[in-house]
Amino acid sequence: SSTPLKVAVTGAAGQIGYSLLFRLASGSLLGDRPIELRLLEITPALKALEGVVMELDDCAFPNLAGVEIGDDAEKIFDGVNLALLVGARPRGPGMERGDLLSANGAIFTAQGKALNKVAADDVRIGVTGNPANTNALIAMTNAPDIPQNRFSALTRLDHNRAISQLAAKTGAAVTDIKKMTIWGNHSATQYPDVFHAEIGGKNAAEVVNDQDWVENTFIPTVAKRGAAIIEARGSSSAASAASATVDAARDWLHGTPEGDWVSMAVVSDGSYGVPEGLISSFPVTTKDGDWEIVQGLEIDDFSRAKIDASTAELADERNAVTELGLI
Ligand code: NAX
Repeated sequence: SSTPLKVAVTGAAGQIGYSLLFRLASGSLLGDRPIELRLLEITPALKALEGVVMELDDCAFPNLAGVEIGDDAEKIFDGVNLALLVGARPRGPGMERGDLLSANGAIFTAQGKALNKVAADDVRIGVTGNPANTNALIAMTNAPDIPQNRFSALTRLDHNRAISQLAAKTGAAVTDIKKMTIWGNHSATQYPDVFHAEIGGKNAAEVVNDQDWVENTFIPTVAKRGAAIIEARGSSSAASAASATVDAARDWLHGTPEGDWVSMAVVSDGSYGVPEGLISSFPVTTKDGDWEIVQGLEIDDFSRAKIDASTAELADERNAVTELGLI
């Protein structure tokens, strides 16, 4: 189709935005199909955002059909087909968890309501801003007219990190690794699962054959990678988060390849004992803009305990935002 896809990005003047916008505009999401960018920021960041738009102009991207910026969600989200909610309030000094949840609650209730009012009928909404799963839950709950399966939170960065760690351990190419799964919350409790993954068609856990590495190196390395990046780089992951945001949106819109799946945090229907209504990461396949949770995987005691721990944390977050009146 040559009609531009209208894609909103929030927090567009931030670190992730600085990488994401150029990936979107250069065709990583849509190839040759034109894209129109709708960029939302808070008022004090609009000037910086104008500078980023100057740079977008200077790239002379052939398929960038237009860029609009602003601080009014209802204007920016008007008619959007895809909304990438990246902007969020980071934890400041002395901020308690409740403060963080209320600050983000204010953002995601307002954005959920605005999307509900003005987004296109076919809108898909991907949440990158943290706490991503619970922010997605807040937006979803505040957008009652948008089907719940149009919301997802980003665990694709964790998924990609897990593939990369497994490739490094085994000497396999990243393209040989299939069926990786991140379960649960995008947080340190997440569970990257090698037991259902495959390397060159063989079971990954059997290829690795090192339970100690899985438990004491692989899982913590993936789960704490964000902190390791901050430690090394002095700021949080940005280019990799942007790349994962593009990967997730592209696969959602265009489908997963035969014989593989991806990790997406989506609303639970109770599959695998994950409490209904939580936005939790699952193995999913996608087709024509819709996702389906992969069914029938056998979950052993080790995996069960890990999934339960992460979904218990999500249930706690849901309780906290319910008490704050955000959902
Ligand atoms: P930055 O602080 O660089 O940028 C965030 C931007 O959001 C700022 O420009 C800010 O003005 C804007 N913003 C704040 N409130 C807004 C609102 N109501 N409407 C529109 N814009 C608003 O953060 P950055 O490094 O870009 O990270 C963005 C978010 O992604 C953070 O919440 C971060 O924790 C989260 N991440 C999520 C990841 C994931 O895998 N799900 C990984 C990377 C990243 O940590």
